[in-house]
Amino acid sequence: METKTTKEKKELTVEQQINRRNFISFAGFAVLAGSAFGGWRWLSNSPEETAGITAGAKAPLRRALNNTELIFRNFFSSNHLVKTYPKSRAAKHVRVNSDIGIESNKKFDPATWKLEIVKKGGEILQITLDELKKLPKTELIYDFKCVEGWDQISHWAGVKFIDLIEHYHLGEYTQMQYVGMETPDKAYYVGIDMPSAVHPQTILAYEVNDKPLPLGNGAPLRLIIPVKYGIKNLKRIGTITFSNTRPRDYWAEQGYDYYSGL
Ligand SMILES: Nc1nc2c(c(=O)[nH]1)N[C@H]1C(S)=C(S)[C@@H](COP(=O)(O)O)O[C@H]1N2
Ligand SMILES: [Mo]
Repeated sequence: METKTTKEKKELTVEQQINRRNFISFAGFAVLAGSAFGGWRWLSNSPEETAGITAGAKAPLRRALNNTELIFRNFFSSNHLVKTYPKSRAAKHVRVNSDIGIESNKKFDPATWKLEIVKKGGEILQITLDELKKLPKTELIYDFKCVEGWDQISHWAGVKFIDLIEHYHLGEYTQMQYVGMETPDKAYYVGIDMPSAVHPQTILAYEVNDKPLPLGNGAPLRLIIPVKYGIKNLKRIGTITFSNTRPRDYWAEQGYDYYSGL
């Protein structure tokens, strides 16, 4: 058999050989194109992820994105501290970037505001700003980064999230996977994975540059979470919730990365 095939090969004219090679490479191309098309059809026919939390990616794509997130989360540890700076490096005028849920045309009275923490069974713990100010105050000067491409070294002060948890005996809630925060009018909202929420540099800030927060920067209380991009640093916290599923997140719904870690 073998010798016969070799003999046959020898007998092919140059033109036949070229045709044969063309045929082989075309067949190879057809197989590749076919499988690419099949893959594309498979992806576009596959179901979308559960609606609502992110921007409706196909389920297999979302699985891949979530795996990427897991790799980053495994790298992340609460022992890793974000770089801090001396006060002299902090911006004197902290920019006001975006105002969803805190628009200046909305009536809001910081004096009657209370932080609301939703506990198991729906019970709501209400905490006033004065009560928060009695807890240990933590200052933080770090480089705040926005996904839009700017960053600014800024000086914040407030209560560490983990200090609040401990003071109000909410430790059991740190066993849950996520923290959700929303503005009082529910127009802006974020979901934060628990390890980032309890990170020692995550604070609920009520001061910037040693003065009470201006309304534009999120008075009376805003989230400062240096391990995340600006989008997660919710201004004017109304309610805090805990859950094992991802809380709704304003920018994730628009297609931004849910984790948004740095
Ligand atoms: N309530 C609310 N919080 C928000 C936003 C917003 O539009 N509304 N924008 C976020 C974004 S994109 C950034 S970069 C920071 C900006 O904070 P700053 O205005 O204090 O600089 O706030 C975050 N928190
Ligand atoms: Mo931002």
